[in-house]
Amino acid sequence: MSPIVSIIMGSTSDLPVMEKACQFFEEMEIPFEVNALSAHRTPDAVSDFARGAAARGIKVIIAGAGMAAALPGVIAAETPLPVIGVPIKGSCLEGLDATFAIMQMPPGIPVATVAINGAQNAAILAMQMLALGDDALMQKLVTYKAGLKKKIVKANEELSKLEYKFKC
Ligand code: RP5
Repeated sequence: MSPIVSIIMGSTSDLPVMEKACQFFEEMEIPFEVNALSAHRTPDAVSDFARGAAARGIKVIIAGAGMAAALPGVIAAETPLPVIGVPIKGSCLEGLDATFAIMQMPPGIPVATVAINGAQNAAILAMQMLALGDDALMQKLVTYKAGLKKKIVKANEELSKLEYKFKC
């Protein structure tokens, strides 16, 4: 089995957040790899990874980083693959630092940026990209989305049982 998605994080301190992406791919049975690389601490390794990812069969890259989060943008600079950035909340700036660093890319080098700590949404977005060329994955996404709707239907059933004097 070869990975089609690569999950990269700037440090293993990002793992508690980035694990949400791993768990989603596991649930959806999508082969993935997960590694730590740092734009600041291991710049050469980041470059090697980004340049070689497409040739290894990777289709989408998810990169999570905190603080001065250069990782997703630096990867995007050296690959034609789509890169999804996950800003990690880790410093005294509460993740805004990473959000701006990841989101404010110059024209020509986009990084699709999800919410602070939004690793699960990054995985879903990656699956949506993969599903464009894979009917079976698209069907799994349809089922997944239907499951989300059921959750809210159930929530409303529970809310309807709440009793208050002035609840109409
Ligand atoms: C970033 O610096 C990493 O992505 C991490 O969010 C943050 C802190 O890294 P550690 O000092 O915990 O390794 O590059």
